[in-house]
Parts: sequence; C-alpha cells; structure tokens
Amino acid sequence: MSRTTLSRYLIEQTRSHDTPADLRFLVEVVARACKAISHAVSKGALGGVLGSMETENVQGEVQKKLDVMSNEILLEANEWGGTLAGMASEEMDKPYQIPGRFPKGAYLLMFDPLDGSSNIDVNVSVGTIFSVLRCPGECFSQNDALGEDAFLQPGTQQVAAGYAIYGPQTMLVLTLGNGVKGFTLDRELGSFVLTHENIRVPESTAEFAINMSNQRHWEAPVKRYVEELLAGETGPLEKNYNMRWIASMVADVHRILTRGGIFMYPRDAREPSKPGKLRLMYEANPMSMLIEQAGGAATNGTQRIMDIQPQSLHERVAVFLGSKQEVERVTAYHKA
Ligand code: AHM
Ligand code: MG
Repeated sequence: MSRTTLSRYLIEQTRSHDTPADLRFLVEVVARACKAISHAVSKGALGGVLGSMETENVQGEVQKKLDVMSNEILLEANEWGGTLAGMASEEMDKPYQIPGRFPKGAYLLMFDPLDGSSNIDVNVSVGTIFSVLRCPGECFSQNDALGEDAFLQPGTQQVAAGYAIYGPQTMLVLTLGNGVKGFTLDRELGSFVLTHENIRVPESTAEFAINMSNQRHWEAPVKRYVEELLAGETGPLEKNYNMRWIASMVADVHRILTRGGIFMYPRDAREPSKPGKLRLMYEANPMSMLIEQAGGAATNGTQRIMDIQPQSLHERVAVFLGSKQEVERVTAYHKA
C-alpha cells in the first residue's frame, strides 16, 4: 500500500497549490519538533519529565517541566532553518529573536508548546498548537530586534495552522488554507502518515464542552444557552445533549473535528479585566482556522475570532467554536 507521508503531502502542495518551499520546510520542522515532544511526553515518569518547575510563565501559571522542555524543543528545531523572522510562545514574555548566526526568513511562528499541561501528570492527552503568519514588510531583513507589533495580525492572515495531539495516537492536524488533513505518527517509521484526508465538522451536533464549575461566573447569554442544552428534549432545543470536558483544548477540539460538538471557554466574572482564559494568538486563532477550514465556525460571542485585531501577544479571548448551528445560536444570544 502506498502511503502519503507528511513530506510527500507537502511536496504535492507546493506543486498543486503553490505552497512556497520555505513554508513547506517550516511545517516539516514543526512536525519534527512535535515528534520529539511526543517522545518526551510518552516517557512520563520513566523520563523524569513529570512535575512542575519552580517558575511561572508570563501568564502567572506554574510551568511544568514538559512545558519548558517542549518550548525549548520547538525553539531549537526552528531557529536555524532560515524560514523565520521570529517566534512567540505562551511560555515567553517577549518574541524570541533568531540568533544572529542563523539566516532569517519571511515567516513568524507562534505556539503553545504544551497545551493542557495540567493534564500531563494524570496521563491525559495534551498537545502543541501552532500558527504561522507572514512577517509584514521587510521585517525579516532588519537587523533590529523583532518587536511584538509584527505578530499583531488578525487570524485571517494565518498561512498555516495546526496542532499535534499526544494521546493514544500522536496525530498532526494541519491546514494550509485549503481544508484540514490529519496525519498519524507511525512510531516504527518515525513519519506522520496521512490518515484523515478531509476532516469536516458536522453542522449540527448533540455534544457540548464547557467547564461547568464556572457556571456561576458566566455572562447571561452563556447561562441561557447552557440551560437550554441541559433542558434536553423537553426544552426549547428539543434534543438531548451529551457533555464532555477534557480540559485540554487540543483534545476537546480534536473530538469536535472528529464527531462534531461545540467548545466554549467564555469570559466570566472571575477576572473581569480578562476576556476569557484562552489566548488569541496561539490558541484561539489557529484552532479557529482549523475549525473554519473544516466547515465549522468560531466566534468570541460577538464576532468572528479570526477578524479580531490583536492588541498584544498574550491577549485572551472568549471562545465558542465547533458545529456551525450551535456556534451561531450562542452568538445570536449574545446579540439578543
Ligand atoms: P494551558 O495552555 O495553560 O494548558 O491552558 C489552556 C487549557 C486548555 O487546554 C483548556 O481548554 C483549558 O485550559 C482548561 O481550563 P480549566 O482548567 O479552567 O478547565
Ligand atoms: Mg494552552
């Protein structure tokens, strides 16, 4: 049986869709880093990789050892290849500068190196989320340090987005702007093999994902919507819904890309100054691009996530994404 590896798929993309060779190389290198992270994650206690550091990241969250290792793996893999003008990560306050000894390139890479890291120690799926933008203007040829401004582009400007999920299987789910493909890591061969040709989110669903423990802090439209979901077939939506919450966005989104559903992390009253928990640039935007490319929708309750003009690198955003009908319903409740 002839199998399409990620490398072969990317080469075919350069031929059929004019994907630039440097973007192809960049995605290959990110995938290689994800293999290394997958390997580290799978060692667990045997590799001495579980547990926390004594440090906090820029968001004030305690860093896990694997958060820090995954960040380093991605930086080291991507800094020398000549495709990037800079990188930004959940784990770093400021943009990462490509060391002067390496050539610079035309793209910007952003990532959450290990999303869902509160799940690492309990052996539940985690993942890496990434987003690729073009560096505006000639920013890659400048000798000056690359500022945050270069990254502050709406999600519509993404040229690639994806995630790796480290679960029972390691998979890479990718979009280059023309549909969504899923690749499963063949651990014996060490290559990602195309296993999911055309990932589509079903338009309607009967499954939702939200952290219900925050219910008392939600805003009225979300309270109303979730009450209706819980009311089941005798309520206004006239059907029974099932609930799942893995607390790893990658795993929840992966389920939705596989069998439909709606994922919500609304803004709430716990920290009124922050519009939600999830980060726009390296969580919500890449996931929104994947979901839209798979026929779903993604909003912050009032507008399409990918249209938001970011104001800062680590900006937070409310997230409603998944099956179109449900995302449209909860978005309409925000406008009512
Ligand atoms: P992280 O990037 O620090 O891992 O946080 C993001 C995670 C998401 O993966 C997940 O959807 C959410 O936080 C879970 O939050 P909660 O613990 O409130 O359920
Ligand atoms: Mg995260």
